[in-house]
Amino acid sequence: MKMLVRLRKRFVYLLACLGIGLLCTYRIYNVQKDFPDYDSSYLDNALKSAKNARDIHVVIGYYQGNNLPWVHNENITEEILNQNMYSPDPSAGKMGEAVIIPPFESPKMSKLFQINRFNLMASDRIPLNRSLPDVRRKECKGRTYQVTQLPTTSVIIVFHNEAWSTLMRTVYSVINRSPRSVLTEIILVDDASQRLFLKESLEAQISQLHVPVKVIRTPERIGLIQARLLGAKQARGQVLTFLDAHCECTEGWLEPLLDTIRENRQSIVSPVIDIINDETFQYVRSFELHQGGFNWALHFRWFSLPLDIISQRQNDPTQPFKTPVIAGGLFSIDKDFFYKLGAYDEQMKIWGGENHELSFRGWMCGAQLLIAPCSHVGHLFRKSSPYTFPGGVGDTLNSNLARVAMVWMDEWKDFFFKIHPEVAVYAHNQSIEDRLTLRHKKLNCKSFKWYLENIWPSHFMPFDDRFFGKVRNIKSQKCLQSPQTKTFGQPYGVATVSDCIIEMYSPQLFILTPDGYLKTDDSVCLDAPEFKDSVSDVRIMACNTLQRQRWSYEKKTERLIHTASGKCLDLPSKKKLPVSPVGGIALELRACDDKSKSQTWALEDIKWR
Ligand code: UD2
Ligand code: MN
Repeated sequence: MKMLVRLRKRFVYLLACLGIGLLCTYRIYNVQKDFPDYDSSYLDNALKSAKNARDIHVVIGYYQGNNLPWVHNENITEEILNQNMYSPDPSAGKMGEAVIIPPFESPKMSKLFQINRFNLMASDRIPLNRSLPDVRRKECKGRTYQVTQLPTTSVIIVFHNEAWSTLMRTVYSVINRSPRSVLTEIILVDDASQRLFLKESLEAQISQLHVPVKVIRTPERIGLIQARLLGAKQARGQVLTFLDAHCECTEGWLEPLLDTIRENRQSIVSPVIDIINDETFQYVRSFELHQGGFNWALHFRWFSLPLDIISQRQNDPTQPFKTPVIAGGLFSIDKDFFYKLGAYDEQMKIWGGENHELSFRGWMCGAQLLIAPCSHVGHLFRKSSPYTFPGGVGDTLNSNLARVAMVWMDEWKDFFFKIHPEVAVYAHNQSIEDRLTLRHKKLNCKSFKWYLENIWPSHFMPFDDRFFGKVRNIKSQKCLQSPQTKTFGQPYGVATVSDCIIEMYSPQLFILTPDGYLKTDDSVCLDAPEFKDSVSDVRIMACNTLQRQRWSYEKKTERLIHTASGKCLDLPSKKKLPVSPVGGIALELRACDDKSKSQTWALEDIKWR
């Protein structure tokens, strides 16, 4: 089913595709548009925002290949592609402000937008050394680091056909905001770009800089994973710091990363990744207290930090916190440790999945993956991908994900392949012996079970300690279903029952955790926010560990009882209008009644391994 959602009228071409793209990678929750100076009420704020978890919204980035039906590339000539149109206006975008292109220039702006899938015209107006707000919380600004004690670092930036202005702004922001003594060099790895302005003129420009910057060029397109490996090989700093080619580092970004590695050489540490808006280049501070995870499709997702971790952090909010997975583009790692840990899987292609691979491997084989809240780096998030994927976008990503699952996920690979048979086909013909040897013989890594249990206890995968399967209403013989329509990529809305679908159909698959949360994919939970009303609707909302999301299943009576109210999950008394085109019936919470058949439910186990 293809469903196109028009995001902005101004950019007619800018449509996010919720159905066909599949490769959704980024979601940033609760984007804050201003830069509040955090004070001691930050815990309050965090708790408040967790309670308002239904406000969670804003999708950044659906990854699609080229040749989308609404993309009109035909007017973009080679001449335009190869032109460097950087022409700065000294005040444009200062302090991270938005750049608004006047209406008379919009046709040209729209056309140029296609090249990199961001507003190139806006970018080309912003000086390479534009100022940015200091978005760090107060406690971070007050912290000092012994720079002489910090390890040195090489910053590695890989790129393929990046715009001149975004690439060079990344380089300038690194140079301008890093202590010179720890910044050994910047290594640019050109992954077979075709643009002429990325050739000699790039070399001429970087030779002017007062930090050694070198360019390595790959003879053919090798993808970001191999390109990073090439850069790493040449690095002379003690720590490797990877950045995407469209980042902007803010004041004090580097010290917390290096300090974390100084304290523990086995750390892999990311900054908080803020947002550079793809339409205006405004620098937008993103929510700090989020950790990375993945959904049933193994797509990267941000989730709120569990409340108990937020509370523990009260004493020192500058401390790095654990993340089960890193976003992948921006991180530091000790160089020797990087190789000891097995660098990257060299058989992973072009783009995607390498962040899961590194994260699973890291945690399971002795590293710790952290986010340093005092380090803020902006990244330009796009809604689609500008470049071609040799071999096709689906093949590339699916093959990478299949490798990740086969090497690292133990019995959860069965679950992943069952629920995503389109990826399972890539499990054949993968040679993974080397990676298995690395895991079991060289590094003696722990199991994926250990990882889920210890590193990501709030996960929503099937597990030994919980029910996994369909929740069938006995009277109607229909199955509990989470909304198929997604609001900004997030399943959200009214909980319904619909005709049971026999296969592994994710909207009808739930887990019931030992502590009583009925969860499904993307960490959404059965919820009854208005449970105090005598009869209330039941919803599917982002899991938030609040009481109102807890349920217990009474085997004897087959009822699903809402813990906070003692009421029962029920069909509506009067026939409600179907809530979706597929004809789901909206559920209600009503007083429990022994004689009511509509309150009886069967938990039907599904074999997932
Ligand atoms: C995210 C990561 C990215 C990478 C990717 C999964 C962040 C902010 N970004 O996607 O670093 O982990 O997930 O693989 O965490 N590039 C090449 N050759 C290629 C393709 C890309 O050099 O064949 C470069 C590209 O120019 C860019 C970097 O690799 O500098 C990452 O690519 P992206 O920006 O398209 O990835 P992104 O941010 O969507
Ligand atoms: Mn990127």
